[in-house]
Amino acid sequence: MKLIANAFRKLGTVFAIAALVISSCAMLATPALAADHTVKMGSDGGLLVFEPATITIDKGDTVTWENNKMAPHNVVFDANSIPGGKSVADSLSHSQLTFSPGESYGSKFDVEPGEYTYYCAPHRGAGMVGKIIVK
Ligand SMILES: [Cu+2]
Repeated sequence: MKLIANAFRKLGTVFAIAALVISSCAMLATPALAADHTVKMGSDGGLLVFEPATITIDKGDTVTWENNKMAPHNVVFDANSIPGGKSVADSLSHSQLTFSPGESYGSKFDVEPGEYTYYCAPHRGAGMVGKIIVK
């Protein structure tokens, strides 16, 4: 009986080690950590633009918009100019205006690949538009 109990105990250890090895392999297989990209609202030179105006990101990345110059600014995604429609547009948009330099907000782009065009409501007419390309 003791022999059998010992055999089972050893078997348990083998299984525990196997589980540990398998789980660490699974951790290695997970993709690289999602990146965070920063877009300035208003260029350093005081132009009414998003800088950079176009960025390419991976699905799951986060974009942070940081107020820089020529405030107020905001970030509005139009349901008609992105994949996914209104609910996606609402979840990505930040309609509240930023006034102070350094003020920021971000959106996680856990969305389908495609081109996501947005604009700054106060400066849309001045051409303050940007684009996020999700790979
Ligand atoms: Cu603006």
